[in-house]
Amino acid sequence: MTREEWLRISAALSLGGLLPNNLLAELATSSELHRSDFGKDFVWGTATAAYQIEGAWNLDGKSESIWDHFTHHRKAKIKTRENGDVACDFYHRYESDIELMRQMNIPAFRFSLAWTRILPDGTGKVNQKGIDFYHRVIDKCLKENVAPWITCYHWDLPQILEDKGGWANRDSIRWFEEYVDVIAKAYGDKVKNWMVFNEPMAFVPLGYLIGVHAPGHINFSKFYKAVHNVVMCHGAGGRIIRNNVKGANIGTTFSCSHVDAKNDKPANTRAAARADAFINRLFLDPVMGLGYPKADLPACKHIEKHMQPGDEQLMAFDFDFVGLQNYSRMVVKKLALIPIIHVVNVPPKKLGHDITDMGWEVYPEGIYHLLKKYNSYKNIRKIIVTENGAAFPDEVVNGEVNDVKRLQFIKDYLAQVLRAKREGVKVDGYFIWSFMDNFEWAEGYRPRFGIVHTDFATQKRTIKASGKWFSEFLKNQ
Ligand code: GCO
Repeated sequence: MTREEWLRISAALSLGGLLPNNLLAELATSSELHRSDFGKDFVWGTATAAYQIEGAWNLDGKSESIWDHFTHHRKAKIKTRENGDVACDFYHRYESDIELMRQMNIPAFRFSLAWTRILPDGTGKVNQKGIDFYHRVIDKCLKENVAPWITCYHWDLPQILEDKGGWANRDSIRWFEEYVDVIAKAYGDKVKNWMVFNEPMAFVPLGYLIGVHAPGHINFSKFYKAVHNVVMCHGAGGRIIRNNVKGANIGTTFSCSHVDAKNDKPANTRAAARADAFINRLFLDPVMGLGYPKADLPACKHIEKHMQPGDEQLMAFDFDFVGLQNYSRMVVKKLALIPIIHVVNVPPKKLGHDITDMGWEVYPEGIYHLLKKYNSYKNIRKIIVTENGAAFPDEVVNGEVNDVKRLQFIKDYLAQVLRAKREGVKVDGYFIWSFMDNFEWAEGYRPRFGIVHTDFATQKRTIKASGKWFSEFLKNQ
């Protein structure tokens, strides 16, 4: 039996904890995947987000964000009743965290900026201490040779703007322009890689339609308005960065899942097309200049009602790259009573594959199909996988975390990325979600996505076996 086979079998039997770290490290070097297979311009990194790691929620002039408000005032919405007040305390530990990235040979760090540190009133007066914090983070990255990749918005709207209607208020386009203008001017000399949004298909429906994320609304009208305003902000944000940052590499990120119909009954095939239009195309298509996908998703008419003359052109932007974020797949069938999409998911545990701690199906081939799909958009110039990863229960045993399942997950997904690349798909980067375990939104701290373990009581970081593998992989060019 080869070591590779042994690893697969022990992972399947959940024997991960028994595998010694030295074997895992050896496996990394004997694995079929090599960094050089992806080409020398391929970008490698890990991703995080401000609210999930920073803590220091009310320090140095920072105001309350919708996530501060949500976790403090609607505690029952968070499964563990926890919040991001401290999180990974990155605000105070960014230096050692970025040093750790360098020690792990990780060339790029994707992180987001907290709007509430920069413009505590949402608009207007700039908070110099907030500006300075991100200068320190960026300078540290540059010093350690870790390229900073900035996400402008990863879900933490200033609460003061939510009180004025948040993303459902068309003024949000103006607010967002002001914010992006400030950060592009502040950091544009030092940072060339920018992403306008993180996953609109997550924060808009989860926050305005289903109410499970901040700001917690269950409101169709707010949802439709918010979709259109956020679509408009993609173009607005992209143009502001283009005008302010010389030589910028501008992208934005979209969550996506490969969608399969439960069977080939025509009603289910149409259901899969609707789910695909909703989950994968509602934001991507208009931003790529194709308008809302109303042929497959009739509910788009409720969004189009909010379009004003000239919006059609303004929604689109010529991004240098599109960030593809994938974790799992969806298998669906028709269910008329579900609003908007008239579709229901087959429960992932019925699909016969391994399931992560989030209850998501492990389905590496899905990322291959999505890469092919994105590649078929003629306006997508380049694709970067800006998030991929998995939560599994981890344990520190004798100072080590043998996260065999995560390691296998990453290798299997990467193999599919390589398969797509070899078939000519213009994919040019891969970021693991996440650098370290952090605050997983409504799930609290329980699901661990990091390749570095965070002990939230002591803030001790421990590189997991997956992290050791990644750093070996990155070293061997
Ligand atoms: C998202 C976000 C991350 C999550 C990650 C795991 O996709 O939801 O970008 O903030 O933590 O995806 O769920």
